[in-house]
Amino acid sequence: MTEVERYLFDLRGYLVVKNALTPTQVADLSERLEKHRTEAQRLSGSDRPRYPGGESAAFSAKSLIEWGGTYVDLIDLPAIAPYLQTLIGTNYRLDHDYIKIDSAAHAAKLFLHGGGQGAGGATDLVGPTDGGQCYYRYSNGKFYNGLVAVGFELDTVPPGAGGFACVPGSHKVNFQLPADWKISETQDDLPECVHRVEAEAGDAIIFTEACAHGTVPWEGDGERRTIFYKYCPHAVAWSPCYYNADGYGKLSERQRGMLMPPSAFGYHEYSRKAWEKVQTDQAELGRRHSEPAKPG
Ligand SMILES: O=C(O)CCC(=O)C(=O)O
Repeated sequence: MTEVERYLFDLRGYLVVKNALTPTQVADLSERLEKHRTEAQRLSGSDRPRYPGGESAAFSAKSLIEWGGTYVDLIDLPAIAPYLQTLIGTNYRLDHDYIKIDSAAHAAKLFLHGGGQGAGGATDLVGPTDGGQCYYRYSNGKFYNGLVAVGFELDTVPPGAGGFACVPGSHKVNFQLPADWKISETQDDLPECVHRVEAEAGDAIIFTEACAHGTVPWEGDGERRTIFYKYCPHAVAWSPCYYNADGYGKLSERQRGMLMPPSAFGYHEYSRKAWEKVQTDQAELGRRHSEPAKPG
């Protein structure tokens, strides 16, 4: 991360990494998405745990990583890893992923959420449980972030169409977002402090969840398809479910480490053993449940 990028992230709470994905990677992500896409899957990923097949792996969520190819590579993308390392520190983990598709048929209103130091307030998405996990700070020469989101754009968003927006600087604010600024039904209602962020296909928007942010109501012709991978320090957890690194084919040791469930020790031999035991116990429980009941 350059000095200018560090300055801008500290100032605004987000950065745009131009061409984080190659055209080939965008095409692969897009092709796999279209192959798996159904109306019911407009929002897929581990952010929204569902167990349609009664999966037996302990605490494991469905994930975009199951789609393979570049979805696996996104876990630890060389173009993004140095940013995550600077913003979170060593041993960070992937907490959850999801995909979002904005179109005329799915033009949600802007719902600003997040906010450092509890600035999201009691009515924020994580307000009632905010024990400080939605944090941002810079001290002793280091960034500290409770959750860093990476949004990979598969489509160029023309000016005025919609896309990512935030209140720059709100990751450091000490007052709650005025309640009537939280929701904007249309683009005409956007509060003046909301900043729209432009991005083209292949760009990544990196933002701290501590910055009040959301999606501008879609008013464009086509679609905006955005893939989110969200990372946090190893001791923090946001999703109620974890990844099971055994479920996605061959992964690098670094990728496996990033998919480990949370613990203060990071990807450590002890935590790995504990997780393997949970998986084994869960599989045994599943086996016993599937046995026919014994008479009497
Ligand atoms: O549409 C966007 O880029 C923002 C998505 C968002 O608000 C979130 O992932 O928390």
